[in-house]
Amino acid sequence: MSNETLSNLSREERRFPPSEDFAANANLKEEAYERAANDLEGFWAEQAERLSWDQKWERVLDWDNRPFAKWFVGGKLNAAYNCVDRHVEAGHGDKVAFHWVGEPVDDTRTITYAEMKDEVCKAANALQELGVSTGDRVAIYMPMIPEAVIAMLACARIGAPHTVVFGGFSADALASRLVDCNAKAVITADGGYRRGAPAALKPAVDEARAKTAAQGHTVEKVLVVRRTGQDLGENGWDDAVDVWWHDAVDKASPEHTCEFFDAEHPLYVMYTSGTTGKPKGILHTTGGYLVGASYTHWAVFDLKPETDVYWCTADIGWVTGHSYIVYGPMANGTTQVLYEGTPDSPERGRWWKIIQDHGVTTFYTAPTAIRSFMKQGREIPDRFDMSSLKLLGSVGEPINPEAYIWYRQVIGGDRVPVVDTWWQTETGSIMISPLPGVTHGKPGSAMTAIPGVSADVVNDEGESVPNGSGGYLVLTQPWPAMLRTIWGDDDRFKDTYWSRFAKQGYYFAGDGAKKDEDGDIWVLGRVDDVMNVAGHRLSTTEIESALVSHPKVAEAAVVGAKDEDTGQAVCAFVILREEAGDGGEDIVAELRQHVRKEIGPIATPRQIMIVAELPKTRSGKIMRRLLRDVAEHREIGDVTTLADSSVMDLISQGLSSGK
Ligand code: 6R9
Repeated sequence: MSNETLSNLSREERRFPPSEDFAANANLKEEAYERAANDLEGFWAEQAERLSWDQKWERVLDWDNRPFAKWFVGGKLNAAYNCVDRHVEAGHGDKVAFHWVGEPVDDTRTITYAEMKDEVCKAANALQELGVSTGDRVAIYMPMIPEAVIAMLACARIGAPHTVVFGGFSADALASRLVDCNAKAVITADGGYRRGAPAALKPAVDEARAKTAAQGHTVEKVLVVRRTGQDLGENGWDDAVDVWWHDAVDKASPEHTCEFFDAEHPLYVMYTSGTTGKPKGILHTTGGYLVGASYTHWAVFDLKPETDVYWCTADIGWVTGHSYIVYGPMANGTTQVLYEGTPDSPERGRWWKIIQDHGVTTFYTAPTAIRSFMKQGREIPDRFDMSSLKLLGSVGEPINPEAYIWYRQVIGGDRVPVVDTWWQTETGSIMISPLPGVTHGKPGSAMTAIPGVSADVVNDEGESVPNGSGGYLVLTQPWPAMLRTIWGDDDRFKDTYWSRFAKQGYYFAGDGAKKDEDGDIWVLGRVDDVMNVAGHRLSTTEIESALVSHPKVAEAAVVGAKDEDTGQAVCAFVILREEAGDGGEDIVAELRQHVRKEIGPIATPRQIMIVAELPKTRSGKIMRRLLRDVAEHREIGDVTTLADSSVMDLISQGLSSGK
């Protein structure tokens, strides 16, 4: 990567040390880095003590059969017991587990840990009654209601691995996952609320069931929560298969003696939408995963379980919802906000009102959300009292320095640490992040691997690059929450993650990154998002950051399009801020000049298109593949994983009408 390009982002000179008070009271101090480096297994064994084990492990790590790791070998535990029962047994039954906020205003529920325990036990009994046993797979396709969490923990309690499929996914996507992991049962709801209206779920389950039946697969039972009360349609109920939650679960006993499972017992399968090919079912197991999720939640969010009110806005259909709503926070006995709806329904200040109403201390969201709030202007959040906040987190994609600063200043009142957390479905828990009480945060950098994790940036040969250079992000040591395999496909597991740097035995994350002059890590995005323009490697993120730093720009997506002269050329899609109107006649020239100035002539976009929306997946990642199709004048590819499939039509129309 050219040094000119590399140095651009690290020209960022703003630094944000923690306040003295925060640093003095932090859960993890600087010495933890050294302690973990000197005795990795000892460090993780120490972290494992935060859980309750029925039988202690004999060996911390078995890495003999690489890349198939076993952690806490011989240990036995139950994930659900760790997330609910033990808090009740310790006298914290009255503590609030969830302040649940439904999308319809005033539709709220408060649920204590004791109530969670009863509900999880009832659901576990009901599932067993329906014929689900240890080892069976159960799909969960639900809105963000407490029953979704209860369903996950009920599965964990009986040792039936769950696979949560995001409620916004289509019947097709659900069907392919049901078949891939051979799910015996589905837990769903009639529907959920989205932007003020009920959105059906059950009909998609029926459709998916029909599709899988055609492939010889049988879903034996479908357990249905009544959430919206909407009509299920003429053929919308099959007595042989469908069972109402309120019939099966509400009547079940709240007494359930749990079995303790091997630390390596499968906990869940989470499908990730790879750019091509069929989705990969990432397998996580029980002991190591729970250790990783609970330790990182405690360390990175500086959890103070007595006083914190924590809110992660992710959907439980994504790994972030698994690790940082269900397993990490609940293993730690955290009080949380759980919100069903979208950020702007019924009004744009909805999130900030929730923070104000519940005194949220710790808030974890994605850069894409932050940028869309930036676009609306600070007047909206400024109307709310968010002084309860003490820490902000970001996850999902690189956060541009401008978005980081806005987040810190406008949402965090310029006083709270921001943690930019890098991790993946595969890693199970946060890997690279500032420690809020130690690190002097740099806007745009995820900084360094947390204690217990070893990351590096390497070149094509797998050699560590010097500071100031870029390459591939790798994890050089195993960690407890690492994926164990791809469900049913050990070869693909080895091939995807472990073959690239097989000689060194490194885990290849698929992301490009660079080390700045201090050795801090800047994640540049997927390797396939890195462009090569006239022999210079340019990061989409870097150019996007430059564009977003222009006062008229709200959001930008950059792709590399084939170019006869330069191999690839930079094409940018830009959404303007509302107050910028249409940007003025010379907006394109102005933005090209701006990028030229910020990064250098090599990065100047060949083409800038002003658009109203960008195509995003439901987890908020920009689908650059589709934008590349536009930029290369191809027919637009598969749009089924878009949150809003009409966006591509809008973009194409806007371009052909010359806007
Ligand atoms: C947790 C989650 C993983 C990919 C990952 C990377 C990107 C996530 C990031 C980040 C830069 C961060 N990513 N966090 N890039 N900075 N803080 O998002 O999991 O959906 O599997 O996505 O997301 O490209 O490889 P997942």
